Amino acid sequence: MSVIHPSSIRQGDRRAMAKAITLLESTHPEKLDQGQTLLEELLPETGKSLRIGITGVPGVGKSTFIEAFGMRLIEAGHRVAVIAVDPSSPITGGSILGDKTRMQQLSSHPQAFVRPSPSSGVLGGVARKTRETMLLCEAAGYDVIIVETVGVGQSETMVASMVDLFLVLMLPNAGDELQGIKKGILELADLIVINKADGDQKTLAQRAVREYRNALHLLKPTRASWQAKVLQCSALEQTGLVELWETMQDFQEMLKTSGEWEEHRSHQAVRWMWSLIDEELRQSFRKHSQIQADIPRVEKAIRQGKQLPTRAARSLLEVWFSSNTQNK
Ligand SMILES: Nc1nc2c(ncn2[C@@H]2O[C@H](COP(=O)(O)OP(=O)(O)OP(=O)(O)O)[C@@H](O)[C@H]2O)c(=O)[nH]1
Ligand SMILES: [Mg+2]
Repeated sequence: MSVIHPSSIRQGDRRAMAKAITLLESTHPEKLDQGQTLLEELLPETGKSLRIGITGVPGVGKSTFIEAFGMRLIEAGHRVAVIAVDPSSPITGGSILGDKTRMQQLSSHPQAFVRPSPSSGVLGGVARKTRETMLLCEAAGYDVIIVETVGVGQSETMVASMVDLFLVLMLPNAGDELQGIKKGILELADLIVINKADGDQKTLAQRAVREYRNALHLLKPTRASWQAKVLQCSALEQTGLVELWETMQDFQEMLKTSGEWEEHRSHQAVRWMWSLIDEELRQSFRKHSQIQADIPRVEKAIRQGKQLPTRAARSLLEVWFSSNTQNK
């Protein structure tokens, strides 16, 4: 039995949710275990939301967009959870403080739950906590989960690996190198949305839509039953948001009909398990006392060209394998 009663999460009790997230983020093995037990009990209630990943360069309007879009969804009867992921911010809430002022209505709305990035800087750790927070939000009845990330390092790939739909917000000045239009990002995108399509940037935005559409033709589709789409909106003037939501619903329907939805989710779950195993094994390997003692010497020998990496890896792994056989 967990310390936090599962029913308090099911009822969406915010204090219980905050406490549960603290457990999931804890480095204390016993607390972590309590968090896992709680999650296990809640598992039947998870998985029913639409999980949306959102990325875009700083200043593209992510916070403004999520505030406007989230409020629209709430008006339409949904409950919205926003989880921020920023592996570059070392402390909890660094950027979300600014964000809370940008997402003022949403963060204080009873039908919304806004959660800053977990504090642990390790990408693998952040991924686990984000995923588990997402499950908790689902059990609490949030039916749209938005996972927001800044375009830093591997965080986009990580977020894409845990959501159903990946949205990339772009500025109207298409082709601008500053947007970091890495091919990789376009390959992850199910939807590209040109924000700030307002005022004198309207024409620019329309041109950007055309250019991105052309660029996407050159890429292979993200899914068998979905070709990435390009839309425009203004988070500030709140235009284009209804069309966007309709497109998201089309996406959901098409993937559900084709069976790709379930397939994608189960694939993600299996990959998640393997990434946890990989991470644990690596940590355990590095903590092994003899290996730890050997590493500096081995690395030095490799750097000096005195040992082949292949052979060095083999010798360290042999230490590991033989101590594991002894433990059996
Ligand atoms: N004209 C116009 N300005 C916008 C729009 N959306 C956001 N902005 C402005 O763009 C600036 C940046 O918006 P944010 O929402 O803070 O952008 P962000 O992507 O969250 O930025 P970071 O949190 O720094 O990554 C603010 O001054 C917003 O008012 C829009 O649709 N049109
Ligand atoms: Mg922001």
